[in-house]
Amino acid sequence: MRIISMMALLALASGPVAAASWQIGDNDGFGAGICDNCPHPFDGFSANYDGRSAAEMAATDGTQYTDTYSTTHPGFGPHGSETVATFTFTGLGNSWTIGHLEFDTADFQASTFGGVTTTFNGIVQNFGFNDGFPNTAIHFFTLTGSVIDSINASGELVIAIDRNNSGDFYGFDYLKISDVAAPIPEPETYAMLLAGLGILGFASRRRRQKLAD
Ligand SMILES: [Ca+2]
Ligand SMILES: [Ca+2]
Ligand SMILES: [Ca+2]
Repeated sequence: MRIISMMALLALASGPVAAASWQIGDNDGFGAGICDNCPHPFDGFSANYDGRSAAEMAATDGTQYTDTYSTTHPGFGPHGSETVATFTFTGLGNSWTIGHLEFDTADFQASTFGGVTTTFNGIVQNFGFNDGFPNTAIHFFTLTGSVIDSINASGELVIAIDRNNSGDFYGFDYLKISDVAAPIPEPETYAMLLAGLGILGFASRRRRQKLAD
């Protein structure tokens, strides 16, 4: 009881957390105005989609790999023979304690067409996303302790996405990192999940009832 009241007091005493974020690429729906978590019109059989502005094409921090389809995919995108997309966040400081990556992608299908090999400052990450075709998806990816340590040591986060073992068509709208925890899913998601479980429970009760009839 005493511990709970101490924690409540601490929560009241601490002010709002000052968050910072760094973004590569712009949040413009892949340069095509596609809404978040929506179907996209890119066709893997006639790829080479390029929705970049001239400034995005000329960028060197990884912005040049956004708003294209398919990313660093020789023969199916505008990046020539490149097979690794590298996104470099700089000027991050050295006092991170927690952090997350938010990124908007078009149809990652790791289990169908092979996974990409992804590293954060050289540390291998699990990027086995399966969003399906033709879907865009916003992902929130919590940074591990060793990645946080490497950011504090270098002031940078270099994300490398290597597609050499993947034939997947995919794209990026933007990538954003922040020095706060990843947001928890919307309450509506939980409500829908609970409603779904309720329906399932009802259906199985009905089934049992029918069997008993
Ligand atoms: Ca753009
Ligand atoms: Ca795909
Ligand atoms: Ca964009």
